Amino acid sequence: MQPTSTDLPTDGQVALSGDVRVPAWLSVATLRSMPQRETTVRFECRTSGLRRHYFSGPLLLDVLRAAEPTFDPGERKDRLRFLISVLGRDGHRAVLSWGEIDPDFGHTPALLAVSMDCRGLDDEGPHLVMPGDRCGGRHISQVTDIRVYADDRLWD
Ligand SMILES: Nc1nc2c(c(=O)[nH]1)N[C@H]1C(S)=C(S)[C@@H](COP(=O)(O)O)O[C@H]1N2
Ligand SMILES: [Mo]
Repeated sequence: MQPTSTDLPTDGQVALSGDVRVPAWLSVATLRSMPQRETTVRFECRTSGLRRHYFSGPLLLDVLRAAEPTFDPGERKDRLRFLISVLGRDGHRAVLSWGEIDPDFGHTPALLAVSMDCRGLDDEGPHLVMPGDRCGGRHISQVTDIRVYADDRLWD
């Protein structure tokens, strides 16, 4: 079923949609059943200063590949047209490019974390983690929605 903005997800679920062949609602339990990575990130927040957190969860890349974006997976350049918008429950969001997380390009090991500092995020929802970021803005908590889009509509 294609998630729409009128569907109300139950707590902790993420709607994954857009230009993908297999849109899905993903629970934290589902994300935990995928191959897991762990990472510690340090970053700077303008209001709370230096922060440090330990996260574990699947690679964002693996989660998004499972949804089968509508590019030709074997065509490197075709993948570079895709954007990823990640929304937190409070409305905070950030846009990534497919090229940032693609192993043939930026290869940033972004996670969709299911635990933070060894505490499960089942009730609040997963956390986007962008290793290497200097500031905290893209470590988005309580992710509720991820949309993967081809850039076509920008050029219509
Ligand atoms: N959903 C959501 N996540 C967010 C933000 C936000 O406003 N909403 N702010 C970001 C910013 S600016 C920072 S610095 C970090 C702070 O994370 P911490 O307080 O858990 O260390 O959260 C990030 N994640
Ligand atoms: Mo921040």
